[in-house]
Amino acid sequence: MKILIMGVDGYIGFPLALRLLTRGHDVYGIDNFITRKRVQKVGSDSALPISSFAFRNSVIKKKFGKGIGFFYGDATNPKFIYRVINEVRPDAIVHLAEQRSAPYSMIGLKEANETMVKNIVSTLNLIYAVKDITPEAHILKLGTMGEYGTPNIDIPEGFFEIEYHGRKDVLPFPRNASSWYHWTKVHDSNNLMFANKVWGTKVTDVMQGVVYGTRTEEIEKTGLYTRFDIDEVYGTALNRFTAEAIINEPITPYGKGGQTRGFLSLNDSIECLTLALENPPEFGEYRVFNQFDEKYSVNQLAEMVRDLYKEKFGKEPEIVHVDNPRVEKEEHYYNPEHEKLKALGYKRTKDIKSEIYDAIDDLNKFKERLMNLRNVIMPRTYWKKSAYNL
Ligand code: USQ
Repeated sequence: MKILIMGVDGYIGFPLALRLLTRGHDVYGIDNFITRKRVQKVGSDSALPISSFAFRNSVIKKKFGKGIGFFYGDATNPKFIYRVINEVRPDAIVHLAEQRSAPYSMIGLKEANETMVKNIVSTLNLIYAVKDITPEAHILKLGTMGEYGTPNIDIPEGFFEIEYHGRKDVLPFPRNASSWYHWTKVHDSNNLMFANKVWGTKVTDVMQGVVYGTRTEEIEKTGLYTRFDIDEVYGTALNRFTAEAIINEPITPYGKGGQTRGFLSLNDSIECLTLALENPPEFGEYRVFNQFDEKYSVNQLAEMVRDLYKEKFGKEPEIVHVDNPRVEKEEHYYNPEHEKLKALGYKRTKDIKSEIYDAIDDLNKFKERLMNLRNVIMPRTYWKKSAYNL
């Protein structure tokens, strides 16, 4: 297949490109390297060193015999998206080119607006370009498990049957997000559902959990790392905990630490996206996958990292519950369904402890680099303090 990855320079986009090349697909990518810039703006950098995209692509060409057909540009520019879709005529487009940090979206009005506009507009551009140029193409869109929030009932995959005043219907499950970022994904889901209703656009809307880890099969073979963020804005829970242990900083569950989420390794995330691409929906179909492997509370993850680090280095990292910068439930019921990807053949490749072990190994090689990021670890972005910084 011809597959276009929007956001090909990112944590998931880059290893996904490597996997799809290995699977024999023709891979194209767009990026404007904005994540690199936004991470710098919050005073941080990727904890694992990554070279320029041009250099990475030249190495890929040598190792895989072919590279990624790359287009530099902004997904919020409709002319750019139309030009690329017209030139590539992809069978599938994976949309990962959105501002992906909940804390970034909560810094203040400027960042909230930026996240809202960039995310929603990029998806609308893609919807229209597909409708006008390649109406049979499959849009694989990265949403988030955070769209559902943490309701006190089980979470289905997108839709559920409901009875109200004696009548029944199958309706979208209510969304209840907890940051501007997570709400943008809800708005994208609504827009994709509507495009599907009007034009029959083929959509897989992936409700992905929190991704962790440093490796995929191709990263191990080529040594080409993907970015890895550990700062309070762009770093996510388990990746941060692993890095915190390496640099002898306390592991930081926020608040009571009973916040429970679906988690999945980077390799499994890539595997699931590949499965969705290679088993596309029919024309006229809008489907939702809940994409995660296991659910854990942040306390469970903190304890796992502490114990594994101790097993390896003989020294026990400290766990410190810091004041929760977010507004979220710290103890709650959480039981999302996730059967559809398993039905397509998804099986976990490595257990979470082995992934954490590998991440400890990889990060330990760059301890000095991680030490330089020590002052961007503790939370500074508080949901309640979000304001317009003139
Ligand atoms: N948390 C801690 N300590 C930390 C960092 C986070 O306890 O040092 C807690 C948070 O309070 C939250 C949970 O861990 O309850 C998850 O936070 P996170 O920063 O790991 O992930 P989140 O903000 O939810 O966002 C990340 C990605 C986002 C993706 C989402 C999937 O940045 O792009 O959509 O995970 S999900 O969480 O399922 O919505």
